[in-house]
Amino acid sequence: MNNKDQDLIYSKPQANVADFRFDAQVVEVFPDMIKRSVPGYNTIIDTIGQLSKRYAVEKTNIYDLGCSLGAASLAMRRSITAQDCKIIAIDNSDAMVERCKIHVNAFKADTPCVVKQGDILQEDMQNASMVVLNFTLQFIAPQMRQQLINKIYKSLVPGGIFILSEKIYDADPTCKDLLNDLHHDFKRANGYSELEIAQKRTAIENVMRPDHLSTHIERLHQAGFSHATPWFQCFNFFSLVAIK
Ligand code: GEK
Repeated sequence: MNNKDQDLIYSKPQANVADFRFDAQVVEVFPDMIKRSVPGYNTIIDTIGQLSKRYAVEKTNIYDLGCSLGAASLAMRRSITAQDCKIIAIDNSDAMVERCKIHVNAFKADTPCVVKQGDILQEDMQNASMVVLNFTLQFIAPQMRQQLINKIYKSLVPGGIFILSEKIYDADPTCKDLLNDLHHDFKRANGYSELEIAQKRTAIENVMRPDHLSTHIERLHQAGFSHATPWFQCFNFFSLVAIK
């Protein structure tokens, strides 16, 4: 890897660690950051692609909400076989959207992918056979989460699929500490120092607010989903599918 692609953002001591932002500096190193920080990220992206082959329906929309650099959109675009689908990838970070457009335009495919700058709480969504919220809900204000999940449910056609991936925390303090420690070991094994781990934790704690797994499941049921199951968990990171 090129040194410039490597996440070194928190490698030097910072007098005041500012709240984490998805800005140009993060965009530069984002693929490295997410792979070294989120256990199972590649498996989740590959599985989103696999699910799109099965669930994308002709003449429907596929939404990638909080798309970052478009990894999920690209995986789906490679796998979708249904005709006349459209992928709509949305992110509210200008820096992410600009880079995402470059990534998406670098590949030719039958399924069009529109990359939009916008707040997923404000964007209209309709006629969806698939909605992906891959590690984005944790950055949405907790009081707005139910409203967003309700909107996703309403946008789906019957049989449509929703994929939700998140960091979670365990209600039992002993289990919570164990999962946190295992995650920190994972980051150490991927080359992050104690300083990087500690400074990143400070930067992210006001910005990213994870829920319990049970809160996610309750929210999905409240929105109207009758089928929902986690399909992946590694330490305190999980992904689930819900079907309308
Ligand atoms: C991936 N899904 O690689 N509206 C739109 N975008 C938002 C909002 C909002 N209100 N809030 C945050 N974001 C990606 C990874 S990263 C997860 C998702 C992470 C965006 C934010 O700008 C960022 O790009 C993304 O959500 C979260 O599969 O870095 O841990």
